Formats: sequence, structure tokens, C-alpha cells
Amino acid sequence: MKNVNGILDSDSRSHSPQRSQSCQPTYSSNSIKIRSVQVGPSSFTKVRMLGKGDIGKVYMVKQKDTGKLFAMKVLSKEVLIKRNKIKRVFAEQEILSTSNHPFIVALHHSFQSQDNLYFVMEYCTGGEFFRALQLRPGKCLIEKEAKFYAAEVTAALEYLHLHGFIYRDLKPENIMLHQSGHIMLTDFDLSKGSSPPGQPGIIKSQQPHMPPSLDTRRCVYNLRTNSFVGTEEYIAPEVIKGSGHTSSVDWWTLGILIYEMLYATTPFKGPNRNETFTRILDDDIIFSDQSPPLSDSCQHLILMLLQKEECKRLGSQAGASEIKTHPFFNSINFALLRHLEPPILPLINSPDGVDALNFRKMAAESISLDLDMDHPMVNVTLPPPSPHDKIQSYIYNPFENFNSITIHREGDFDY
Ligand code: ISQ
Repeated sequence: MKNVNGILDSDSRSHSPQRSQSCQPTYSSNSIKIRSVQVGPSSFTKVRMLGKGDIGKVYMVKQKDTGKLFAMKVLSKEVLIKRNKIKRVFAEQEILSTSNHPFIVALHHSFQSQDNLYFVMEYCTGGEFFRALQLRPGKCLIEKEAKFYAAEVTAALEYLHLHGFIYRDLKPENIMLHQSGHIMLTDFDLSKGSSPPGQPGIIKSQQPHMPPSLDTRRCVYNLRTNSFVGTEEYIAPEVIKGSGHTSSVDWWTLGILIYEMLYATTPFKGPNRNETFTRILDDDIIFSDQSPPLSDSCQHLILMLLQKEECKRLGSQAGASEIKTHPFFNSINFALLRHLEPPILPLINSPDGVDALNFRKMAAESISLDLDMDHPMVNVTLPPPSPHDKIQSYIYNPFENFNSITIHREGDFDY
């Protein structure tokens, strides 16, 4: 179906990159125009590595013809196949390409070469929120400052939940700061949370505006076999127990985040992973004395978000509105959040933003990727292998439907 601009509507998104490259426009919504990709790896030069996960790397890159900076996530197809992360990548692409929210990082392009998948995203000049926290006196925030970031995170989670996604991996390391100081959620691959086949991932609800839920049996497997990699201090009790979980896990992690912003530590942190899990399941929260003391409404919100029983947790019945209307947020006008001045204004070392301050230093970063040498995609499209056809199985390209797209967002958010 076409809209008035002659652009194919969203039901054509399943086009393979091969097909979408030959017919120009692909799909759109009212505010997002998605076209077949207009760039490739060699359109960018690498400036420096920004981060490294278990399945990919993120680089600061400069677009050659515009000089604009972007964050480029590069995922090796071989690693994705070996680690069975293919579904995750498609889920991440779906979230990034359909999201249009001031606190969710914008995807500008995605494409693939013979060896890699690429996501080219908005570059968050302010760096990691985690780093910015470390630079604060006492490595923590006062209540008013924490309230601002908690409100922005709540707004971003609300958007994701309304679109049927669970974020699942909230922690200071996954929150970036836009140049303006507003937050940006970035990491949607959840790659640190699990490993073997059939692992849980972002599960999209089948019904619009209904929160999704997740089968956590694999999480338990990962926790028990010690193959879990990630921040155990943020894990919700139901994930540890493997009793299945819903978007309420994100409200648990919000509770941990608020606590960490205020106390510079998480509430159930133990000397080792098992002790942390035991405390998450059994212990009450302790609010040690603060000067000035935490307000009653702040303590109450944290207690309500850190309810161990999912169905008693704030947000579990009516979603984000329960959190937004909590007395702690009485002074916050959620509709005007992005027009407020953030408590931390990122220090930018150079006018072009190239001197990334709030990013960790990366070793041996320069040898790992040459964007000019990455081989373009060869257009071979074969059907999935049949179990009896051993020869064909290694030619089959599981990334055939990875969309190679360029996204234009109407009126990109100005602060
Ligand atoms: C945007 N800017 C800086 C770092 C990033 C890391 C991951 C995803 C997007 C990013």
C-alpha cells in the first residue's frame, strides 16, 4: 500500500535488502520515512571505538561527505550465528527502526556487508551516564537530579512498553547522554543476558498496546550454569526464579537505578553473585541516613518499584501511568520533560564532539575494523536449508531479511 508520497507503507518492510535496493522507497509511517539504504561501510571513517560487547563493537564514525559524527554498531555475522543471536539482531533492528522518541537513540541507517551487520545511530556526545555519575561528588545525585533522570527513563520505558517491547537491561552503562544532557536509551541487543539456543529475548506483544511477556526458563538455565554475563545487581526476582516475566521487570530495574543514583550503590549488592541473588530474593531494602534525608515519597516509590512479587509492583497493573502519577513525580510535567534543563550538562572537549569524554578508554581499538575494506554484500538468495541438505546449509544466509535502510525522521528532536 502506498501513502501520498508514493512511499510503500509499513506492510512492505519484510523486503529483503536485495529487493529493496532495486526498488527505491521501502516503507514509512507518519513521522518516519524509511528508504532503501543510501550509504555503506565505506561512506564512513572510523574515529575511535566507543564500546565493546560480547557480540559487537560500537565506533564513533564520521560520514565522509557530510563530516557528521555517528555511533556505528558493527556485529560479526559469524559471531551472531555461532552464538545464536540472530533473532536478537532482528528484534534490535525492529525497535531501533520503528522508534521515534526523544529519549531513545535514533537509527539513521542499517546495512550489511559480506561479514558484518551495521547499525548507524545518532552519536550521543555526552557519553555514558554511568561515567557522568562517577564524576559527581560522592558518585551520586541529589534527589531532585535523580528525579529528572528517573522521569526521562520512565517516559522512554513507557514508549517501549506501548510498542510492545520490554527493555530488560536498564542500568547506568546503557544510558547515554545527548549533547543537551538528556538521556538516551541505546542498547537493545540484550546480548549480555543469556547465551545458548532458545534464549529469551525481547518478545513483542501480539496485541498492540498490550505489554509483552517473556519466558524466563532460559534465564534460569543461564544463571544456574553460570553462563550468565551481565549486571546481576539489576536482575528482578522473577527472572532469578524463572517464573516468566512481563514488562514489570523494567519497573524493578527502574527502582534499582533510582536507588543507585542516590546511594552510588545498588540495594542488594553482595560479595559475590550468589549472595546478590539471595539478597534480591529475600532481603528488605535499607535506606541508610542521607544528608539531606530522602523524602518519604522517594522512599515509597523505590519500595513500590522493588516489590518482589511482580503483581504487587507499581506499574504491573496499568503500566507507566502508575509511576508517573506517584507523588514523587508531582513536580514533573512529563509532556515538557525534554524542554527542561538537565542537571548534568556534558563537557564537550572539542567543538566537533570528537574528543569523547564520558566514554571508557578502549585498548587495541584501531586494528579491528577497516570500513573501506569491508566487502560489499554479494546478492545470493537461497531458500533455508532442508535438514537433509548438508551442502546447502552453509550457503544459506540467515541475514537475507536484515533490512538495509536509511531512515528520515520528521523534525528530529531539538532541545
Ligand atoms: C550512541 N552514542 C554513543 C555511544 C553509543 C553506543 C551504543 C549505541 C549508540 C551510541
